[in-house]
Amino acid sequence: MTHSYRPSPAVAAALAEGRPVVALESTIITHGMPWPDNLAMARGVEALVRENGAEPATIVVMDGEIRVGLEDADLERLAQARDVLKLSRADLAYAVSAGRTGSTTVAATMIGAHLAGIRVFATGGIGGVHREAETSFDISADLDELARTPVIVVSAGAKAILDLKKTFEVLETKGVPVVGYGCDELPAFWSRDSGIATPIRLDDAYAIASFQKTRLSLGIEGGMLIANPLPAEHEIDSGTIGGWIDQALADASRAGILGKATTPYLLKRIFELSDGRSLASNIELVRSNARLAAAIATALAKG
Ligand code: PSU
Ligand code: MN
Repeated sequence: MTHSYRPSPAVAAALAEGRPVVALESTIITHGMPWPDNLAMARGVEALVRENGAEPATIVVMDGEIRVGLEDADLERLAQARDVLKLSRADLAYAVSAGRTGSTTVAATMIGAHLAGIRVFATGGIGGVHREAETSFDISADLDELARTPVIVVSAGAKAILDLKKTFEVLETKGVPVVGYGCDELPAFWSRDSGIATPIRLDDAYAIASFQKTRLSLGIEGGMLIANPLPAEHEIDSGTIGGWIDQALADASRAGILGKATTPYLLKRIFELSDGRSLASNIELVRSNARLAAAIATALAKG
């Protein structure tokens, strides 16, 4: 049988047996973190998903093939690769048809996960409405994908480099539920608080699984965003991170950074300005999201 994607043997077996599977993205590896921390993060997160009873499925396009689940050697090759495309809905199929290698953003990872029948996905933070989007029109395709593809995305909210208020407004307009996991205020990626009230609060993985099943049974399409605050001991207070974000945004504007390059540039600049603290928090929040995603996948698999 030919597939539009290639599952690894471990992922294919887990899916065939109805065992819990958690999708993981690859843009965070190629464009979100520096070598070699990116590889250590990716390996660590895969191990954590397994320890929590689920099969990890890192999604990427390699030489024109959508891969769902990677062997360790491929993970290492990806983490070291240069000139990797950053793929979203607009260019996922281009990379396949042209035989290119590209990492998948939240939007493209959701498409790959859904193709393979994976219902939950762990990332760091989604893309969203950039500050001053009223002039740049820069709004991540992640938001539209959440509105149309039925995958639960576990995040620490949207990245705080964005306009968070506008981002959550757009999600509400598009009918995407934003669920605060055990919090009354939505997290802001590197910090636990954003000043924005949680629209829907749920405190356990079973309630989240049941909510998504109910949406599907009512014919309401699309995914949902779970906003999971990072553990308090790893957060950077919003004043401190806010200063580095403002500086990075000013530098980006001076350097004329635009479009797809914006988010990777800002993450790298904040890493430099914070002397690596932003990366340490970023890794911890992804780990926390992977743990929760494994619990949700387990709840979904139980019926
Ligand atoms: N989470 C992280 N680091 C990242 C990303 C998420 O901790 O680099 C990536 C995701 O792939 C997300 C992308 O889809 O950043 C957003 O890119 P853009 O703003 O260009 O849509
Ligand atoms: Mn953009």
